[in-house]
Amino acid sequence: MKLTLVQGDITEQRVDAVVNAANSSLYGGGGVDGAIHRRGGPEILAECRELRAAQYGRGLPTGHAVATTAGRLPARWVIHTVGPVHSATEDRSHLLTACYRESLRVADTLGAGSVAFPAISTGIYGWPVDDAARIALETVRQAATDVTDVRFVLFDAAAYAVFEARL
Ligand code: AR6
Repeated sequence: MKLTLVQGDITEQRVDAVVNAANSSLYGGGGVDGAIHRRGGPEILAECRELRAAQYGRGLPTGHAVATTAGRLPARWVIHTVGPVHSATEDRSHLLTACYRESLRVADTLGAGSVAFPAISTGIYGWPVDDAARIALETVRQAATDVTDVRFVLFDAAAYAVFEARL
């Protein structure tokens, strides 16, 4: 597996699947989620609503992943996953690990060879970037997957530097 780091906007990545740092509602939000729905257009939200109605009446649980079209994005699919909110009193690392593992499992079911990940949970959900980078890189490296090209897309120079140091 080729693992690369990119500084930039995940909505601009030409890959088979882009991973969205979503919330359980699947109805959009800020950060990566907002950018993906804004640039991808209404088709993505329409499929999210169908998924809620058909399979996830209570929302997508934290650590799970599900795919939709990528709408107008230069990717084929969006894989939505729900990261854990960081907690100072409870270790939720297994849920962050699950986001990466489950996203790659969904990518395999789609036949996606290339996947772009954001730094899940490190924005609105408050996870310290250094620890998130450790979990992300370890989990992806250890995953049994057919995905051959994994790209971590870091929005700012500081997050990029942290991932680079960990890589
Ligand atoms: N491309 C790449 N990375 C980005 C982009 C972008 N366009 N925009 C932000 N980041 P966040 P979370 C970085 O908040 O912490 C939403 O409201 C950002 O700097 O998007 O998992 C959802 O609906 C940060 O490092 O995701 C949920 O409610 C990282 O992406 C909640 O936020 C993740 O930040 C999820 O919070």
